[in-house]
Amino acid sequence: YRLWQRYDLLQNKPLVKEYQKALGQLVVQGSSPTLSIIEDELSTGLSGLLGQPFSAAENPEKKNVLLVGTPATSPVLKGLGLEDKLKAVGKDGYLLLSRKAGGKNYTVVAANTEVGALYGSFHLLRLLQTQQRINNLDISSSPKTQHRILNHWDNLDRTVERGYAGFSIWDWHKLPDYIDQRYLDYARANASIGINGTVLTNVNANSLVLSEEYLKKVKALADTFRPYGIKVYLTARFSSPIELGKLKTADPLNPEVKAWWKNKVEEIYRHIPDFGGFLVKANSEGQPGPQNYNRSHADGANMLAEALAPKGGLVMWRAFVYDDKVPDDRHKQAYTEFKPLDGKFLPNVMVQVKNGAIDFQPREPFHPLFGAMPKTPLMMEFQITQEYLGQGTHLAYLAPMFKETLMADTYAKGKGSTVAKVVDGSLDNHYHSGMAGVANIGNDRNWTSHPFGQANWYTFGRLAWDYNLTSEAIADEWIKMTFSGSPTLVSTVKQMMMGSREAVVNYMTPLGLHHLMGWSHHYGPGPWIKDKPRADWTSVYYHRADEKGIGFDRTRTGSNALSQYAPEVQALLQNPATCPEDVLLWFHHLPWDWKMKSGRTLWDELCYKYSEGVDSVRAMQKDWDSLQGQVDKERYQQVKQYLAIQEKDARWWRDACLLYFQTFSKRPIPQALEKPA
Ligand code: GCW
Repeated sequence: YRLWQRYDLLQNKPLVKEYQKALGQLVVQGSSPTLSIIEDELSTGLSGLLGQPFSAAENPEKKNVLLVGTPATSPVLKGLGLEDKLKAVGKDGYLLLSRKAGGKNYTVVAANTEVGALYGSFHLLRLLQTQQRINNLDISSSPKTQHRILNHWDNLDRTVERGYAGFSIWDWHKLPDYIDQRYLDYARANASIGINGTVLTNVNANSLVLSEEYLKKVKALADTFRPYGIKVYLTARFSSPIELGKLKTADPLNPEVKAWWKNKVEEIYRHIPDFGGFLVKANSEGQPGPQNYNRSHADGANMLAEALAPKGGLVMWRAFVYDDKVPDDRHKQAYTEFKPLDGKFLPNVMVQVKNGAIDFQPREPFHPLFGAMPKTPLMMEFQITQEYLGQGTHLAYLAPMFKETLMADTYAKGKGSTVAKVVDGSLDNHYHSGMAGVANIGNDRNWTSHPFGQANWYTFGRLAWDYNLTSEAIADEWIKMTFSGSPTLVSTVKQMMMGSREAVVNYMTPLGLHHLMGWSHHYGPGPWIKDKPRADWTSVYYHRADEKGIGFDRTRTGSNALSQYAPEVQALLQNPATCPEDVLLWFHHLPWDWKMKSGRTLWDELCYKYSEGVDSVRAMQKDWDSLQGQVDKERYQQVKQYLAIQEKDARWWRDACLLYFQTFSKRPIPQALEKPA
């Protein structure tokens, strides 16, 4: 339950002495809800980690002082003359500095805003939790993206779409009167990694959440989260004017519809003066939207944006759209619909794009919209919940996957135009920038079902703050904070984490295969799925295996989805000889005896990859077993049991996929490999 915020006594005695001495006395001047949170967090954290009481004082009395705050609330801090340095870190950024002044030694956590000081306080705690030196601090940090938002796919009945960790943490029935301690712990955890927004409800939205009754409940949550710097957003069902307002239409150009939304927005802001705005899924998977009235996504988004603009609210309009009207390739639909709308959105609209064009697969090439809409701020949508990666029981550390997309080069403005630079707004000079992560948390005691699911929540926040952090560095921090700093434990767990996502890719969908998961639930294998109402709801649509070969031809001889990428990207991917093998079958249909870089045939390589996936899980099991006694019993046992499930599932995937594909390839499994059961 305590996540990475365990403040147990540090075992390194000399270091503890050093910290005790350097931090001397905690001074937080001024008073406000956020400053109290800072005081509480630091005094609890420091007392726990250092094993001696650390209560906050108003004025520095000791020689060594930990001074936290902003120049506006702390005269002592103002006196340190940090104006220029502070200017450079902006609204959410902070400084951690060692300073001498007036005969005292200060460790300073300074920011322009109180929330910035809260972020800085968490950074300081992290330094201690990960046992870094704090003697000569000179750190300045500010976020790369402005809106760092969790998307909860939580329904009002507390079920969670694609949620694998229990029910929704929002207890609507008891709101607004009862504020569960979990809400506060949720806010602390998010603030500790810089998350500053939360969309409370599912994108498959229920308009009821916009009713007066529910807005009171939402207000209670917003009030709880505000001092932690977290804004509340809601999903807006496009047909709400009909369902709630009893209008005949939800046509975005209809004056009554516009007036309804304007009034609704006024009402929301009466309850929640800093309401963040709306997230909208429209005209996708049966959701209503502007196209029901022959209007465009821009018409729909702008209508809401107009209502929100006077209040400073945002519209996050999702680009995850597909339907059976696209004859040849679902991969192309979002680009086809959205690219022509570039430049047509109002300034407070962001288009929220999934990392890949299909759907949160274990590996996807980056979405072709990144780099293709320079006039529109594009928000990244990652899925933290492991819908297609083993859900609540498989260990898959997602930092390498998130990084892979962020660091991919769109070539939109020549070499170095990474997806990250599109998303942080720097490539095209956008004011708004953001990253959304579909949350993996529920009311399970440990929040995420798999104890390692916590790492993915942590990672999302850390990368939204700074995508230049390496996956190793994030894992390192998380392990030390969550388990312990023991060098063997850290290196063993890190090794498990670093290989885990690739293991999943290998036992589920290696070499660029995708969407072979079981119908609708998306958990186990189902490469044989066909005969569904729509071709793109089958698996055979994606792998296209036949007696000649396997893979989806997305080059000119096929769907030509490749044409949606910049010429440099096309040049690399269109030739199967230069196309990276990890996305080979995403873009090419190749013969079973196609020669791979390893020298093996494509069929043999496929067999090897599936086997490698299983072997990697077994290696993780060995690694984990070696840690018995170094991890508390409860987590040790849970992970051990989950790894056993994962090993069983990995075999299931390998055997099911290979036996199925073998009916086309008609080739044997290579001698050296374990045979399917
Ligand atoms: O990944 C798919 C999921 C749906 C989800 C949809 C979306 C919220 O299977 O459950 O619906 O994407 O992102 O809108």
